[in-house]
Amino acid sequence: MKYTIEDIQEKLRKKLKGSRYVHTLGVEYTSVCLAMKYGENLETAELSGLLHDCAKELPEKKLIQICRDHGERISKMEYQNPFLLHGKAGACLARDKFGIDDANILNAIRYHTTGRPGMTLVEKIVFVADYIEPNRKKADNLTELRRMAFENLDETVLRILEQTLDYLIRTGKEIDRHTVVTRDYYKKLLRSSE
Ligand code: DGI
Ligand code: FE
Ligand code: FE
Repeated sequence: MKYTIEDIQEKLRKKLKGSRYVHTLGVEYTSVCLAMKYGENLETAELSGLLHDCAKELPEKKLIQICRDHGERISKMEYQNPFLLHGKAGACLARDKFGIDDANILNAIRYHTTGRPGMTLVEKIVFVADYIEPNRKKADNLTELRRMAFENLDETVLRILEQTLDYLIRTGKEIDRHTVVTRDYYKKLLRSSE
């Protein structure tokens, strides 16, 4: 059964709390805008943005259970910070409950929190859209990042990773090695292209 974008919006509107749903729509249309700029398929970007946080509000036990049931490896870090699994679990739900079978969309959902080295275009689009969408108020340089996102996507990915790591260090949070590995990859990539 293939659901339309409207069907999926309706399901998510019922499932998520108001502010999360508003964020979800923000990531959906920001992903579409970035897709227009960078030449990604618009529907691929829209579905990825729309579904990226579909597992975000599940209890930690449920996130672990979904990943286990799908034979996903769960690291020690993920057991200690199960919210890090909402991308992986979200990709599982997108397939099971929302009928998504496009691996590109599933990976954009899966890797949206830490990123990964060598992200595809739609993976980078969702990663960036998640941070810059209009309802986000977290970082104080969002005006600059929003402009930058439409000028150089890779640079923006790197800046977001650097700011996220700064924030995690400042607030004494545990750092997942994937976040560091991804930052190192984009740092090297951008340096070597100078
Ligand atoms: O689900 P959202 O809030 O929309 O966004 P997200 O999935 O990007 O999650 C954002 C949070 O994830 C943000 O507070 C930073 C956190 N995060 C990213 N990388 C790491 C991390 N948290 C920990 N503890 N370790 C990481 O490596
Ligand atoms: Fe998320
Ligand atoms: Fe999000």
